[in-house]
Amino acid sequence: MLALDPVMRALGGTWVAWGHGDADPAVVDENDRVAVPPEEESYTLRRLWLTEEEVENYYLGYSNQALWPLCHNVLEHVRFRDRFWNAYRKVNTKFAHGVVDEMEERGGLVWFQDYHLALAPREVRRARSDLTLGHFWHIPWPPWETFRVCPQKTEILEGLLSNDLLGFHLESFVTNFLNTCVRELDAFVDWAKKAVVHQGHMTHVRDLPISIDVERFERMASSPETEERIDAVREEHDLDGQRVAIGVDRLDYSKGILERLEALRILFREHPELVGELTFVQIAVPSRTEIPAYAHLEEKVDRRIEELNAALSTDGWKPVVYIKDPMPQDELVAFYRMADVAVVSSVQDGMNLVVKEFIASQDEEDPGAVCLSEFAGASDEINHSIPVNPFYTEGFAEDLRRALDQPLERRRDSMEKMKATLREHSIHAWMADFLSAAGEARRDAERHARR
Ligand code: ADQ
Repeated sequence: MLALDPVMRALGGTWVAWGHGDADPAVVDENDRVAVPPEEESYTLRRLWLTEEEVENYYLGYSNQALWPLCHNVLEHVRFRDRFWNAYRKVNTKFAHGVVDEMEERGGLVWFQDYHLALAPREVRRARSDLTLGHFWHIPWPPWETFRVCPQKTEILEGLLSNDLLGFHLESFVTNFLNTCVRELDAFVDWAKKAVVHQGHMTHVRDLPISIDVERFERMASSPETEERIDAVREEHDLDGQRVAIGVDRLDYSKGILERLEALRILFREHPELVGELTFVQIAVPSRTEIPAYAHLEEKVDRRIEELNAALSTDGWKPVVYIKDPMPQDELVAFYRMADVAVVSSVQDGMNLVVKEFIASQDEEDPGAVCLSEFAGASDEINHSIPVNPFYTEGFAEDLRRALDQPLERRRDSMEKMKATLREHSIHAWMADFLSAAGEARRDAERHARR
C-alpha cells in the first residue's frame, strides 16, 4: 500500500506484509526480514509467504469478491464461497502469528490495515492482551441492511471489536458500523463516545480521513523536471493546443469509469464545438484481473473507448487517450499539472486519493478545475469542487462543461481553498491523529476492564 509508505518512514518499526513475485524472497534475510527503502533504510518489512491457492481464495476470493463488493454496496458482485472463507481465516491466523512473533517481548501498538485483516486482531488479542490494537478500514462500511447478508458477519464484527481503536474515513461509516453492532450483536453502544462494548472489551470507533504527503506532491509538481515532462507528454500524445480533462484510477467498478465515458459521449453530442478541442486522458491501471467482474469491466471500458474514438476522431485528433500502464508518481504529477479538469466519478469510494493528489499538484496561478463525485469520501472534506452525480449522466455532462468554462478567477479562488484544506490535513496529521486516538482508546479500554 503505497499510500502508507510515508507513515512507515516516519514511524520506523516493522511492517508485516505478504510477499510475492521473484524479487521479494530474494532480498529477505533468514528471518524473512528486509530493511527498506533501499536508498534510506527507515523501517523493516517482515514478509509472509502465501501459496497460490491462498492468494486465489484469500485475496482474490474473500477479500475482493466478498468484503470489497459488500462494503461498496454492490451485491451483484458478491460471492460467498466456503473455500474463500476458509482461506481468509487461515491467512488471518498466519498474519496474527507473524505479528506476535515480531512483537517478541515488546509492548506497544499493532496497527492493522484494511479489510484483508478483519480476523487477525482477535487472535493477536488472545495471545497478547497487553498490546494496543488499532485498525484502519480503508473502504466504506455499508448500512446494516447490506452488511447483514454476510454469512460470516459475527466473526468479522468480533474480529474488529478486538481492537482498541477502529478507524474509518467518514462519520457516516462510523454510524453504519455502530448501528451494525447494535443490530447484529446486540452490543452496547455509547453513541456520545462512539464506543462499542462487546464481551467486556471497549472499542473506540472514529472517523479519521486519510490524506497524502501534500508537500511531496507540491515539490514534485513545481520541479523543473515536471515542466519538461509536461512538454514531452503533450508531444507524445498529440495534446498540443488541446484542452485536457483527466481521470486516474485503478480499473475498478467502484470508480465510475463507464459512467464517466457515457457523460463524455453526451458532452461531445451536446457541445460539438468541443470536437477537436478537448481530449480526455484516461489513465487506468488494470487491477484484480483474475476476478470475472474486473475482467468484464476492463473489456467494457476498452470497448467504450474504442467506440468513442471510432465515432468522433478527426485527422490528428481523438477524444480519448487511454493509458493502461502503471506510472511512477513523478510522471503522474506531470499529467495532473497539465490537465485543465480532473474527473473523479466514483459510484462509491472510501476516500479517493487521486483528487487530493491532483489538488496538491496544481499551479496556483493557473489551476485546473475539479469535478468530484458526491459519493467519494473526499467530497466530505473538499467543498470547493464541482460536485457530480455519476448516476445522472446528462447532469454529469453539463458539470463537465461547467468545469471547462470556469473562469480563471473562480478556479484560483476554489483551488486556494481546496489547497488550504489539504495542507491543514496531510498524511502526517492523519498518522498523528490515529496514534493519539489509539492511545486514548487503550486507556479507556483498560479503565473499562478494571471497572
Ligand atoms: P484505492 O481504491 O486503491 O484504495 P485511491 O484512493 O483511488 O485508492 O488511490 C489510488 C492510488 O493509486 C493513488 O495514489 C493513485 O495515484 C494511484 N494510481 C492510480 N492509477 C495509477 C496508475 N495508472 N499508475 C500509477 N498509480 C496509479 C482504497 C480505497 C480508497 C482510499 C484508499 C486510501 O478504495 O477509497 O482513498 O484506499 O485509504
